[in-house]
Amino acid sequence: FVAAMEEVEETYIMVKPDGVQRGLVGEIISRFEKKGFKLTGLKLFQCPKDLAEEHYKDLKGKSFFPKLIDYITSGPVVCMAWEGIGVVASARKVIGATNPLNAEPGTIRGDLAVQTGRNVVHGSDSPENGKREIGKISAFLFSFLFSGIGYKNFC
Ligand code: FUP
Repeated sequence: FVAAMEEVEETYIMVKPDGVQRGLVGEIISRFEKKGFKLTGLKLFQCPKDLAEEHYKDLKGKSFFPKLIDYITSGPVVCMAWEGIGVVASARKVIGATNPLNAEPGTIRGDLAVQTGRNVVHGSDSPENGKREIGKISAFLFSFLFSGIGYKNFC
């Protein structure tokens, strides 16, 4: 009985500025599409500093925090909501380890990145954080652009 594993979840995936600049948006979307997950929202936008700080609030005390915020706000990101059974944990497997040098070949970071501070993509680490991150970005985009990141998030 694996009911707990079969929950339909939503996760927040973000192509970071280096991924956008390097032209990896299509490659990254393609990996999640081929896996079988459903894209339910997408927007290209420049993340303001306060939203970046909110997004990474759990890392606020870390020495790398200021650099992380500079990096995330350095250029446009592609923010996405993806839906599917077990999508949160599975997307993190598709993404690979935080340090790309430790990420397995076949993962996005294992195949496409070298540095932790340039690891091309973000994926939520829990269903709760998935909801929180999509909610925060959608609320920001709605207030700013009068639309969320997808049909599910339209008010
Ligand atoms: P992940 O969930 O794999 O994105 O990793 P974390 O949430 O632990 O870290 C978020 C981001 O902080 C990473 F993508 C890159 C940055 N980071 C560093 O720059 N240095 C570190 O030692 C750890 C994380």
